[in-house]
Amino acid sequence: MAAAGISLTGAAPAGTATPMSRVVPAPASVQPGGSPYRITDSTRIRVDGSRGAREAGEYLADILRPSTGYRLPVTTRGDGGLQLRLGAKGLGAEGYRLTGGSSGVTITASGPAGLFHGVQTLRQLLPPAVEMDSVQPGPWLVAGGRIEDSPRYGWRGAMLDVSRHFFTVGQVKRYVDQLALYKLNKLHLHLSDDQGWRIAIDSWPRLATYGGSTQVGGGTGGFYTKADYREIVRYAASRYVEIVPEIDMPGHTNAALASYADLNCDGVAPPLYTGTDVGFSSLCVPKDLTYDFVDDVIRELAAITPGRYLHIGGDEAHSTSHEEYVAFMDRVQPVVAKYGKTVVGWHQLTAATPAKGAVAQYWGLDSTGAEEKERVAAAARGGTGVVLSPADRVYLDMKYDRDTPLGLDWAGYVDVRRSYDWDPGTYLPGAPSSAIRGVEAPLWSETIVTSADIEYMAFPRLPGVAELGWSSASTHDWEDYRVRLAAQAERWEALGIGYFRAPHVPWPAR
Ligand code: NGO
Repeated sequence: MAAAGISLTGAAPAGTATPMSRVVPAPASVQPGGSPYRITDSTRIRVDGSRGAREAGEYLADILRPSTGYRLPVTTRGDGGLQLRLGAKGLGAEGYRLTGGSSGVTITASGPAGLFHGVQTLRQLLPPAVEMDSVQPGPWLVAGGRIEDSPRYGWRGAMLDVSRHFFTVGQVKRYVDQLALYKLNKLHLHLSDDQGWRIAIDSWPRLATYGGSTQVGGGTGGFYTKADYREIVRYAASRYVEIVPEIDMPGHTNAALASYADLNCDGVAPPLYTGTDVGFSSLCVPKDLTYDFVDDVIRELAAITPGRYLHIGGDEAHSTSHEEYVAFMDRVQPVVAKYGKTVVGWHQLTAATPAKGAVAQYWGLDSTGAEEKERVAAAARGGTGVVLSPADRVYLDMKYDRDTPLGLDWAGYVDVRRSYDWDPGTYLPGAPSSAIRGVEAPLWSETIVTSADIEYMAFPRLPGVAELGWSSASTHDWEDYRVRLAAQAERWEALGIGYFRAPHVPWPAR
C-alpha cells in the first residue's frame, strides 16, 4: 500500500496537487510547502510589460485554455493569479524561480528563456489532463512552495536525421514542442547525407530538386525551401530552441555528387542512393570547384540561420585519405568562420585540426579505444568544446532491446536506464569538465519514417537525456528518476505521444 497521497506510479491522485519534487528534469532546488493555488474561471495571467513575459503568457494561455475552458486573459494589470515577470537577478539566461501559494503562482527570471522554462515546470505541476484539447473537469491545483532552477549545461540537444527519411515542417515543429517540454534548447538538423539533400541552395538548385528527390527505401524524399527552413527556425526560436544545421562533409555526400557530375573527381555523377551503407562517398578534395560549392552552401545556409553554429559533419570519411581529410577541414573550417558561425563537427574532426572555438560531438561508445577518446580529450584540453552523444547511451535510433520493432543495434541495445545512468561531467577521461558543453540525443532515421516512429524511440529516453543536460549531478538517482518518469506517461497520452512502456519503470496502469 502506498502512503496517503503518494502513488507508486508517480501520478498524483485525482484532486491533489502534483508534488514539486516530480518535475523532469529535476530542478536545482525544491522547497515544497504552503497551500496550493487553484486555477479557476477568474484566474488571470499577469505579465510585466516585456515582450518575453507577454509571449510566455500567451504560450501558457494557449496550453491552459482548451482543457480548463477558462478565459485566462493575459494582462499587465493587477496582482495574484499566474504571474510572469522578468528582472530577477542571478538566475542566468535560462534559469527561473517559481513560487506558489494560495493566492497565485509567480515565475520570475532574468531572461525570457528562463520564463519559458518556468512555464514548462508549471505545466508539469498541473494534472496531465491540462494537455488535452477539450474541456476537462479539473480541479487545476498547483502545489505550494518554491523552485529555484537553472541548467547544468548550455547545450541540451536533440538531432533529427531528415536525410535518410524526410520529415515535413509540421513534423519538425511537433518534435520541437516535445523538446521544449523537457527544456532542451538545441535541435540539430542533419540536412544532407548520401540518401538526400534537404535544403534549397539557390546557387546549386539541383542539390534539393534532384538530390532531395528520394530517401532510404526509394520514397519521394523532399526538401525544405528557404521559407520552410526559416519557418522551422522561427518556430523553434519561439520555444527557445536553437537550430543547428548540418551539412555532412566530405563523406556522406552521395546526394550532392549525384546532383552535379563536376563535383566528382572523375566527372561522373553516381546514381542516387536509397540503401543504408555508410562511408562510400567523398567530395573531391583536390578540386577547386569543391570549395566554391562549400562556400556557396555555407554562405546561403549561414544567411538563413540566426543560431551561432554550423555543423560540418566530418564523420565516417572512409573514402577520403587522412591527408585529404585534414586538408579539407583546414580549408572548410575558415569558411564557416567567414560567414560568422562556429564550427561543430563529429568528433573525427579532432583527427584534423579543429578551428579555434570549434565544438566536437563525441559519438563513440563506452568501449571505444583509449586512443580515440584521448584524441578528443586532448582537443578538449586545447580549447575544443565537447558535446556528448555516446552512441550506446543516447542514440535514440538504437533498439531498446531485441524485440524493438524499429531502430538499429550496431551500438548495442540502449534501455532506458542505460540512457539515463551516466554522468556527462566524468564520461570522457582526461577532458576538463569546463570543455563539456552538454549532451545531445541523435535520432538517425534509416528505420524511422513517421512522427509515431520518432516518438516511440524518443519516449521515454529523451527526457532522461534532457535531465542529464539540465539537472545537477547531485540529483542523479535512477530509483527516484524512474518514478518521476512514470508520472510523465499520462501527459504523453494526453498529448498523443506514443511511447515504449519500458520495463523497470512503474508506468500507470492503462
Ligand atoms: C553513425 C553514422 C550515421 C548513421 C548512424 C546510425 C554517425 C555520426 N555517423 O553516427 O551515418 O546514421 O550512426 O546509428
